[in-house]
Amino acid sequence: MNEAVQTSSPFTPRVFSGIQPSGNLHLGNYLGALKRFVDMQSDDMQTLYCMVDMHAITVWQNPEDLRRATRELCAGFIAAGLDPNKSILFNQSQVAEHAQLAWVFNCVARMGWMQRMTQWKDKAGKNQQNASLGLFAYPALMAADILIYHATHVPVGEDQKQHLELTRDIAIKFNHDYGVDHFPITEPVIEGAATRVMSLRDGSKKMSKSDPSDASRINMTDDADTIAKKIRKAKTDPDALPSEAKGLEERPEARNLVNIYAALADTTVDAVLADVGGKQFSEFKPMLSELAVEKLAPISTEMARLMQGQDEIDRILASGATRAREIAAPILKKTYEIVGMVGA
Ligand code: AQP
Repeated sequence: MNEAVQTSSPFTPRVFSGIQPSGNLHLGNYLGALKRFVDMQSDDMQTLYCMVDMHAITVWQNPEDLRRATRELCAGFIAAGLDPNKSILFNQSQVAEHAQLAWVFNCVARMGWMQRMTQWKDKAGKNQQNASLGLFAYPALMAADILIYHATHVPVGEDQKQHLELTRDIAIKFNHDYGVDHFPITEPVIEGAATRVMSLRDGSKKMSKSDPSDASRINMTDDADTIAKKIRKAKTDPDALPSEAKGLEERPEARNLVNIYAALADTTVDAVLADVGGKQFSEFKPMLSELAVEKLAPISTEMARLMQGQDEIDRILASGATRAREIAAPILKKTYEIVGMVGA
């Protein structure tokens, strides 16, 4: 079993995570989440990975684009190394239990908890009155995504840490209010050299799907020339690379590129700097481009190939949803019984 999943909890180890099919799947999603999903796939533990389309519609999505992005994300999961026979791959809206449990959690979570979420504040911005109710309640649906499977471990990027703490708070409050030990207290798994990949144009902002500048991110569908061009144009500083990680402390853009290199090479920042310390960016950037193309080009080629067979992708999602429902339905039934719903 994966080392990150050693647990003393009475719940059977089970991994769940999701990504929104909101287009522009990028290197941050890959290094912070998708690559970790693949690392955690194992023969002796259930892993469920979800295209969270219901989260995606908390902000406007063109229906045709959403359908395409959901299939493209599924293709990305498979191309990155997830095996639909080992992991359960499905889209959230095909398993109604997510929304059903989310309603129960809407009644457990407190308004104040939601108002403190930095993602809500960032995404709603100054115009909170005009943001969707779904965007506000997003973390309760995310808690339901995880707890409907009694998942014990959730691989995510650094930006999701606060939502996972809220998931734990919801599980603790539910268990306490009803005097049960029904939901596990989930562990976030935030590991690797690139848990927070930053924008290529601004080292203080995370790489994000919704950044209006395409040059700020490497998309998983970018070809080799585009990847090389974006890395060549990435913001840096004029100094040579240091030989130790502490030399990157005040240099966010330099740190970001070294973190990306280390994560792609499956090594540590110290090991990278031992090799490249003293080099100028004019020498380091081509090394990074070569590595990025070597790792990402096979994934984008495979994604494009898989997208030719839309029926096959739909079949994988439907079969994943059936398997997911087999786990979710009895947990929802038990939850309804605990809450006092007649007929559960
Ligand atoms: N920059 C990042 N570095 C590391 N991990 C990241 N993740 C996202 N951005 C980075 C991780 O990817 C997973 C899926 O994210 P998501 O699509 O569900 O939502 P998000 O975090 O809102 O992604 P974006 O790209 O930032 O989208 P927008 O622009 O819509 O806000 C999560 O595990 C996340 O941690």
